[in-house]
Amino acid sequence: MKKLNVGMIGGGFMGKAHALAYAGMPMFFWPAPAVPHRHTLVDVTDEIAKEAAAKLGFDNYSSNWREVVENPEIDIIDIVTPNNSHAEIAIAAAKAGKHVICEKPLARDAAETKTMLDAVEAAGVKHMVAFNYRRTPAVALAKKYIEEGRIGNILNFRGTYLQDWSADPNSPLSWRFQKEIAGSGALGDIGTHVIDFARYLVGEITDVNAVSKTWIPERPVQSGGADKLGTVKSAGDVPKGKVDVDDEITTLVKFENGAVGSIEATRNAWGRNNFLTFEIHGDKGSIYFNYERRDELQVCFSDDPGDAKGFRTVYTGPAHPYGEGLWPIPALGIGYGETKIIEAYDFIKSIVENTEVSPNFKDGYKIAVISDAILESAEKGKWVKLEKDAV
Ligand code: SOE
Repeated sequence: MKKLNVGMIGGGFMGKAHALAYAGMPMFFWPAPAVPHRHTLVDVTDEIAKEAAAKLGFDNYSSNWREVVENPEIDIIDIVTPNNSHAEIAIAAAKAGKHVICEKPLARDAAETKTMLDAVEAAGVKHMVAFNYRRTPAVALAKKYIEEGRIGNILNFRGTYLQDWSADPNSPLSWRFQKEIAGSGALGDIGTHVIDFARYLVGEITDVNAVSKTWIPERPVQSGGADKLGTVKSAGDVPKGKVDVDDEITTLVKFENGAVGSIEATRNAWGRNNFLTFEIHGDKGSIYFNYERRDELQVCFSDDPGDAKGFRTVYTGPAHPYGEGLWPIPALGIGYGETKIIEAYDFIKSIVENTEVSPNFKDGYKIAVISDAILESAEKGKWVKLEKDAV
């Protein structure tokens, strides 16, 4: 069986998710299109890389990503580093002829993202941006129902991504709160997942009208670079630094096909954890999804019998998208790991079969253009129309 060697740049939280996906993919999707081999892991120092490689099952480690990108044994470069390093690594990887998968958002703004898109297109390599949530079977099922016309013409999309890991002012100033590194705040970090849902399920966005807030303007300066996502707090009188990104964005959206809707993203919503939701109304029915209950898709069809009309729950399983590879009984449990396994499967299949995979860097670029428009709209306090060819 064909083997593809992976060089992964970054060994933190996302590195763990991607390593798990490479290990698990052939167990779920057999025969695998190719077996991903965890070849080399890169982190900031040899010591950190060595430990991460041991933990995540990589044969080799390095603190020099350029060497790994140039290594002729490597087929795929997987980028799971903070946003400000994505472009440089992806462009070098593309130039070296490697296929590239990169965590979201692709880069800090649309202009930077475009340089990555141009590089992978010029090199003719496969590329993917890791908006994994659209690979949750219930989300793919929603897409199938929409394509089959089960809810008719779409009228409204209402999407949220609400978390609370940074609602505490003592959560440190990690890179996610610094524009120079992250590009934007809740918008790029989690709002982009909702934008991906909106484009995947409804279509292209043409206009946005947004508000943005930074609720906690300064946070304790963090010692060390690792991002602990609010689990480690600073107490007492510690030095503080400025937050220069959004904590929350809310935007109205208009779609090319006439639908309207809204998108909300915040990491300051006490009580919400991974509250990634959408409710879509069509002229023949409605669909509701909440990632916190990710085995379930709530549906209501207008031709349901009058005495049984109302939302009902479909539990995803073998009859649904990706069901052939996952667990044999509905509701046994889809997790974050499974969404990443499916993502790895689709990416590796696209490499082996030489087909285009989505979401790719083109999608990542379109999402970056929409994100920039949302920030511009929030700043100017008015609707912003997207340039037609940009999305
Ligand atoms: C933090 O908000 C975060 O880790 C995001 O960066 C991820 O994209 C999301 O899947 C989980 O939350």
